[in-house]
Amino acid sequence: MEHATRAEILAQAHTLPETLARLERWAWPPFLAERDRVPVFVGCGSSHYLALYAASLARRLSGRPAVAVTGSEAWLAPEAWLEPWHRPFLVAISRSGATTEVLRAVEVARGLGIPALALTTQAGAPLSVRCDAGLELDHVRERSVVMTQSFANLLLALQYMAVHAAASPAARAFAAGLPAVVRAVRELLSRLDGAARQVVGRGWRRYVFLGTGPMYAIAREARLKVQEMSQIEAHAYVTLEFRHGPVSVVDAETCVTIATTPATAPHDAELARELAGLGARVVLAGPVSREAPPGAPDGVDVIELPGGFDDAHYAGLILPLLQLMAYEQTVLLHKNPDAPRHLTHVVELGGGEAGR
Ligand code: F1P
Repeated sequence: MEHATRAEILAQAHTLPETLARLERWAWPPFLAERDRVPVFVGCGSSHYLALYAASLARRLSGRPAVAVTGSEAWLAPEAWLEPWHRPFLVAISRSGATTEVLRAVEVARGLGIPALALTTQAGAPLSVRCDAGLELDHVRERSVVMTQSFANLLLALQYMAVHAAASPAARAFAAGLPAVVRAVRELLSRLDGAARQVVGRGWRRYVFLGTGPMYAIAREARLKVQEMSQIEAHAYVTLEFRHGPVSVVDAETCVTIATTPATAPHDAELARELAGLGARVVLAGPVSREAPPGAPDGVDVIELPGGFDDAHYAGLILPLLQLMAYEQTVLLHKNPDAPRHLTHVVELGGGEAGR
């Protein structure tokens, strides 16, 4: 039986081009491009990792501040997370458009005169109704409880938003590469599907995902996918932070995946060699550096992604591999990824949107 989760991971190859078309037609709200404003990206769960990615990318492309926060912190501590920034605006990210903490965060922001932009996959969602503007990717239908293709499509939308807010030469160059990323995902999917099965193999007792800059948010999303679907122990760290303590968990039952990009490739390869020496299964996933010595570092597997992209583009290219690894580990344990333990499609708190 093919699970909805697997089908929807694979479906991103077909929904991403439609998202691209919608983004190219979308009428951006004026506040998104006001250069003296600070974007505050808000989300929960996987959508918080989207927020982290978007803020990291926005800072890099604009050279200006951008912030990521969970829905609950924006709602409960606006004095720390909304008020300190100069002329902030909210980008409220929610697949369902119904997550209570995000709705409450928007209400608090609106009460402070802070405009909000909704990004969701549900047409007419409560979030869309409450925001000043919104983008509804309602062609992305997801029955799976955990976020998969919705994450990929919301990521693409946030990449475009970061580009539009930055309006810099770096942003325009980054945007120019996005159609090629969408094409590459479709071309890579089958190979990444096989690679995921090969990495997971007979299964692991522990997964570690490492990434730097925008890729750290993707490492955290990969960790969440493994936790949500399989309940296997999983960790995520900024790549070079791993030596500062967490490396003590490494053993022969540990699978470490490093999301490598051109900016950090030599450092990632050096760490990969060290971890292989500690007995871990180590995978370097990313473009192969032209400066690197031929062949993979000893004891390290390389899952090669196409070269010539911006570092932050690799988020969309590596995502299907990470999602499929979590899926393969889950079905290996004869668990149902479509019905993850204790999880629901949306988290809605008691007391409705009024909150507090
Ligand atoms: C996000 C979320 C997911 C989680 C579960 C519950 O909701 O927290 O990250 O995997 O599905 O919902 P949303 O605000 O993006 O709809």
